[in-house]
Amino acid sequence: MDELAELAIEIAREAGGLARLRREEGVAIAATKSSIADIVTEADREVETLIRSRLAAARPDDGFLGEESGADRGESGITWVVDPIDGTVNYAYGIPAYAVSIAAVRGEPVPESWEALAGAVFSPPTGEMFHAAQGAGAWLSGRRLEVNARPSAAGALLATGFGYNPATHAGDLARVGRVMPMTRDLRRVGAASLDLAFVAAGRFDGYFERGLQPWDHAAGALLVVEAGGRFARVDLADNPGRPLFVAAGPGLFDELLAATGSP
Ligand code: LIP
Repeated sequence: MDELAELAIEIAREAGGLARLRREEGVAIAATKSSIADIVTEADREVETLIRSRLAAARPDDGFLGEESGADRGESGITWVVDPIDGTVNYAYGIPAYAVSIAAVRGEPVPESWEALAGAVFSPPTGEMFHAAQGAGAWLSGRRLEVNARPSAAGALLATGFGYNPATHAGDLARVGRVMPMTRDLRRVGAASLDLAFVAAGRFDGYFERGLQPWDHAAGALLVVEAGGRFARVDLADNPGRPLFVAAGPGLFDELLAATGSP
C-alpha cells in the first residue's frame, strides 16, 4: 500500500479513537466561527493537534492545512489537508455520523490546482476506514469500491448539505427543488467526507453541496475518483466565493451538474 495512504489510515484511526473517547466523556463547545451555528468543540482542536504532531513526527518536511489550526508550508511539496472531526454539529448532538478526514496533496495546497495523492476517511462510530491512493483505487475493509454507474429506474439516491450562513439556505433549497424530479430520494448526512465516501461505495448515486472548505472534500474527492466516479468544483456567477461541488457516477454526473450548476 502507498506509504502516504498507510500513514493517513494509521493516524486517522488513532485520532478517531480519541474523538470517540471525548464523545463518550461529553462534548464541550469551545467557540463559534463563521456564525453562531458554526461551532468548534474542544475535541476538534485536540484531535487536530494529535494529527498534526503525528504527521510532523513522521514527515517533518511536509506542509499542513487544517480546519482548526490553519496552514504551514513545507519543503517537500506535499501538504496534509485535515478535518479532525467532519460533521462537528452531528458530533456535538451525539449523532453517530462524523469522520476524521486526512489527505495528502502535491503542489500548491489549493483545491483548484492540487494533485491528490492519498486519503483516508475514518468513521469512529462505525469503525469504517475508507481509503484511496492515486491510481491504486478506493477501498473499504479490503473491498475495492466502485461508484454506481447509473441510478436505478426509480431515480437517483442523492445527498446534499447546507452551509452555516442562513442567507444561503433559500438558494440551496431552490437547487434541491430543481434536483428532486430526478431523484428517488434525498439524504442529508451532515458530513461531506462521509457523503463522498458513500458515493464512492455506491451507497449514494450522487452528492452536491455549495461552500465546502478544502478539508471537507480533499480525501473524499479522491475516494470518488478512484472508485470510478467524477468530482467537480464549479464557480457560480452569483457568488464565486462559494463554489458548488458535485460528485456522481459516470452515468449521472452530467445530468446532476446540469441540474445543480446554475445559481
Ligand atoms: C460540515 C460539512 C457538511 C456541511 C456542514 C459543515 P464541519 O463540515 O462536512 O457537509 O453541510 O455545513 O461544513 O464544519 O463539520 O467540518
